[in-house]
Amino acid sequence: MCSLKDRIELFLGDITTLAVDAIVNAANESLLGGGGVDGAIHRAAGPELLAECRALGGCPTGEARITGGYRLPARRVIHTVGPVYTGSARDPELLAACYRNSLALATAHGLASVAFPAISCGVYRYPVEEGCAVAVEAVREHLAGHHLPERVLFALFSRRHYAVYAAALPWGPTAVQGVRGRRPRA
Ligand code: AR6
Repeated sequence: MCSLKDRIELFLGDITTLAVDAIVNAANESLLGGGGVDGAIHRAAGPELLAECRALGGCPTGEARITGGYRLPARRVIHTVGPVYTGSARDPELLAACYRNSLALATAHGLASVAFPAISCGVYRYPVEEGCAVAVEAVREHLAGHHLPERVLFALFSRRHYAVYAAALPWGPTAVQGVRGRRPRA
């Protein structure tokens, strides 16, 4: 098996353009769509995604659910609900649970490649440095104990967020290139 560092990649851009086995959605507890990456995923996947989400009946913060990817290049969507940042000790526990539960679903469904956005680091106001540390730790822990997913991509939508992740992965991970889609914000 590849070493841990070969299994984590960085991508700057729109997660909805990635042709991976699953992209992770930073959803809310209703699972009925919203703004940010959630809105982008629903727009790109089409109305069939919302119909499948309706049938799920919501998702508590920290848990995860899996659906089809419909019109996305990704085969599946893993929906997870990050915490709204409050500064309490519960925030990192819930955020880590999002990553752990999403990865557990990916493993259970035999998925080889999974892309994560910076869950909670937008509308939910989690400081990206702190959110990144939680994400990297949870992913490293999961990969150390499981063959699947083989690859985890962190998809960052701004250069600032990308720089924070690049600094947290000191070995200089592979930067995913050549994916079609809209240009990332500067
Ligand atoms: N690709 C990759 N990353 C993205 C994209 C994209 N297309 N669009 C935004 N981001 P947010 P949250 C980044 O607000 O903080 C929704 O309304 C964004 O720059 O999408 O978990 C839900 O329905 C940020 O770094 O999610 C919930 O109500 C990261 O994705 C609420 O927002 C997460 O930002 C969830 O808030």
